[in-house]
Amino acid sequence: MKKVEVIGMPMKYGCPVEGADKAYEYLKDNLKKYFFIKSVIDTKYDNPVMYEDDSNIKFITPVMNISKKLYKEVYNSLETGNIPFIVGGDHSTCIGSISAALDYYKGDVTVIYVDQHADIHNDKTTPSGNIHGMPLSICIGRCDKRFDIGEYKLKPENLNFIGLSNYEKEEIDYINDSNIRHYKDCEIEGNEEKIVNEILNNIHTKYVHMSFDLDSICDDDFHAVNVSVDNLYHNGGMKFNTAKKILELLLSNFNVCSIDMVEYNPLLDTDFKCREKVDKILNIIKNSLE
Ligand SMILES: [Mn+2]
Repeated sequence: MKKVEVIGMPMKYGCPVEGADKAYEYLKDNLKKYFFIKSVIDTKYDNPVMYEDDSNIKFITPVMNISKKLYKEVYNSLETGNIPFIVGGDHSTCIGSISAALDYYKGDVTVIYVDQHADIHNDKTTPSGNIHGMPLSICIGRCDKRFDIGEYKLKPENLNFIGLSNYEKEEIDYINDSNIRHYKDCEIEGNEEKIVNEILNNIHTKYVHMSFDLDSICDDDFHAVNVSVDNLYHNGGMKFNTAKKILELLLSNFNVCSIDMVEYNPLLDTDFKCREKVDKILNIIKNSLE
């Protein structure tokens, strides 16, 4: 039986908001209740430079160097026959984890990306220059060579979005042009089984990496995230119960080889209500995979 093991990734260079790098530390006791802790990536960086050239990309060297450290840890965990569970950090965390899974399984990996954001800008289209909005393009290989990591690239046909509500035109155009399967946040409730079956029926790979951004849950149910989505029309995101249901179905129906959980910001969780909900998610991961 495979064992889930935690790799802490206190990553902050992909997003300008203070807090997500402290998630592992705040969740440590909860994580230890359920899982073996393999390691924590050393993300300290002396004199990080924000802009290294005339582009708007921020902290590229720290992000890519730290991602390569995580890549090695995730690869090692897969080699030892375990399921690495990476606790971020901002969503640039998944650059290292997805690349490692792709290389270890020689490209035979589907990514299920549960997030309100598309995170699929490339180095030319990013309006903010924050790399946590670009990790999928880096894994697909649609950024320039400064972002090279790993050998195998993610094929767009092996990417699925669940919970999308917030993206720029360049992102949704790429998703539509590449026929990337995506389900919007408002489409999930009541359709959880149908969605999971549709993805199952269209899967081309043996293994699945699941990347779970806590901002896929609506603000009313989970507000302690780096970048919450609140637009003019609706309070975006799934209800907590919907998120739990979809996670349970994903984890028990797919051959999950690795997982990330990212963007929890404990500095905004002043009453610890969100931490209690994370604990429930950890319980689901434990019960579904072990
Ligand atoms: Mn997000």
